[in-house]
Amino acid sequence: METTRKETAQEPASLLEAVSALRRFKGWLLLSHEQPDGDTLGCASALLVFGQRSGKAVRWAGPDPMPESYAFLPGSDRYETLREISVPRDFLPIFLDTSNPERTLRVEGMPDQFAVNIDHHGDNTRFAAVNFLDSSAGATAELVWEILARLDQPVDKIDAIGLYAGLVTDTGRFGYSCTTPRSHRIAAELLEKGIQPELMDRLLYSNWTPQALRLRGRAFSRLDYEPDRGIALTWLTKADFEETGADFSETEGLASDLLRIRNSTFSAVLIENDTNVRVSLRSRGKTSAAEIAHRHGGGGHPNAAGMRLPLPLEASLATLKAEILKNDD
Ligand SMILES: [Mn+2]
Repeated sequence: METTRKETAQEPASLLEAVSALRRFKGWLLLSHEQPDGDTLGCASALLVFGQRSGKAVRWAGPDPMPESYAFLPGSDRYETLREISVPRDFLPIFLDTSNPERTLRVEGMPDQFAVNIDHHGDNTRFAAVNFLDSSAGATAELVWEILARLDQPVDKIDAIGLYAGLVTDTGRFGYSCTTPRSHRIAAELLEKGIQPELMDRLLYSNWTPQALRLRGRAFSRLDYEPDRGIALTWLTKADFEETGADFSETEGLASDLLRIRNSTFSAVLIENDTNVRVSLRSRGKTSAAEIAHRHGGGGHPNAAGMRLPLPLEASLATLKAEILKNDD
């Protein structure tokens, strides 16, 4: 059934360009970013099933494997882990939630190849022919919703699953400051398509392995907390993963968990791997997580960002701690 859609006053030209490009191309190449999250995967899932239903040839790829916890997303069996890809000219690359092309696999022919870039990161480098960007969106899923709602067939429950997953995870279950009335309006539309919030909550948040819980226990037990400034840090070593049997993807949300401490304002989680240390930063104070990440070649939002440090774990901790404290002055 067709639902009536309230037209908003501003309909950016880039939205209409994205809609017309998706309509025009026979094939869609959906691109998710590295260390994929619920937003980049959920958007692609929605576009995949919607596109297949409208007769498009669709491929979906990302540079890292899909975390097991997102295997419930419709079309997840079609996801390909690739470092590069070459597609025919009648395929449209669609970058999802990806602030720059280095965050995903290499697409042959880019940047000259006509492509669509859909994102809500404020630091997006506008690398495509069509850049449908809106940093006021709580999730890229909100922007994909705007596109699908303007294409030529109704959005179904199966498309809504990915969009709702993206919306819920990126807004922190509608708790982060990026959550807007629009986020809730789109959530309402998705519920009207048949989404069951209780089921989605279980799929997204009650899906841990015992190993994941043990790994978190280690991270929590070595918490380094500065009460005066509300700064919480912790870390995980390669041995922690080996000994608990947990997977890297099972650390999602750990940095946010540290901000559960009353009056905490900034958190960092450092994770050792074979080549460097991955750092997740979260802020709800004046220190911008993105600013610190940018200084080290990373990226993200003021409230949530990430980067890699090419140092041993201990040196990474010392460097980062000094920088956060300096930044906080
Ligand atoms: Mn996102």
